[in-house]
Amino acid sequence: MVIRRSKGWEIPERHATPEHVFFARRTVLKGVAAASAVGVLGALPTLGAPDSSGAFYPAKRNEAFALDRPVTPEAVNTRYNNFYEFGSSKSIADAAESLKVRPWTVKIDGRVGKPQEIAIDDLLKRMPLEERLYRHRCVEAWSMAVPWTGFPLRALIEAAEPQAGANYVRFETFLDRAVAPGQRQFWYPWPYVEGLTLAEASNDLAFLVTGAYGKPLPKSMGAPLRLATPWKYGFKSIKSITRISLVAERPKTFWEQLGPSEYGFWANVNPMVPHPRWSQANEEVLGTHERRPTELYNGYGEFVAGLYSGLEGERLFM
Ligand SMILES: Nc1nc2c(c(=O)[nH]1)N[C@H]1C(S)=C(S)[C@@H](COP(=O)(O)O)O[C@H]1N2
Ligand SMILES: [Mo]
Repeated sequence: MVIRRSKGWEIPERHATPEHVFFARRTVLKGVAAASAVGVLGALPTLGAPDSSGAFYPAKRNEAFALDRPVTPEAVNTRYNNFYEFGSSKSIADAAESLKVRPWTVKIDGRVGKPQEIAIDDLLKRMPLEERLYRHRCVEAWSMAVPWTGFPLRALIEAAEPQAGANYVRFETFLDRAVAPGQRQFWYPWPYVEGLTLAEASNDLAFLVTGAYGKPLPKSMGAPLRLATPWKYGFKSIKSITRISLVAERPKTFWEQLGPSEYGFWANVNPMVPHPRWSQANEEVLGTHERRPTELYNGYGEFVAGLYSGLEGERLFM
């Protein structure tokens, strides 16, 4: 497929090759065949309890994480999203408003000494919140820069006390077909699952996000808890997390199940390795008319390159 280069930050939408187009085509027949099995699951949005976490924001910025470009305007960032639970276009912000983010509990289980279920507001009280400016690079070749608020994933993992055999961290998103229309599309392997090695999850950059732009996280960006792994393609940064498990085996991730030859476990940003259907050499900076070269590990090699020594033979994007 030929990738047409055009100008403007609207390009990713018109790109010939977003994730969903391909899968929609491939799965449509399966869908039609099984369509009679689909129940009517429509529901009206419900409000849920109020989010009273505003007092935690803004948190003090950690200056160790600097940007090489301006922060993406908030209005652009919060309305140009990938969140397949609410649809496969980039315009899911309004649909995502039906997600109830209070009450919200996160289960921490698996090979840990202290399994627990913790309410998001208790987590906010216990964890050391800070602001970090991170770059984000989607596998679809658009990028953005975000002021996230959150805490190091490592802090949560250490508190859970990893046990022998805890080799990987598996993350899971909520499953609620009544509020998430995308989850009624049964050909996707819901719930959305992501994974990291324990070493990846324990490095300084792996960040659990609760806020953005000095405020509680908008629903479109994965409230009330999402991951940010800025050296990896965007799909690693799972949204609206309900469960974090320390496990022995490498988790089968959502995108890996859908397209194992295109979206693998590592998902490290590597401009030298093209996606099977498009180049990864450049990126379109959202909110600008700029295309810039993509950097290995999205420019975060000083933090993470050591994690991958010995793995050079692997196709790092996979
Ligand atoms: N639960 C869930 N998390 C997800 C996704 C998703 O569809 N569902 N999409 C991923 C992809 S492909 C990207 S690029 C980022 C987008 O984050 P943003 O909308 O905040 O820019 O979310 C990631 N996390
Ligand atoms: Mo993405």
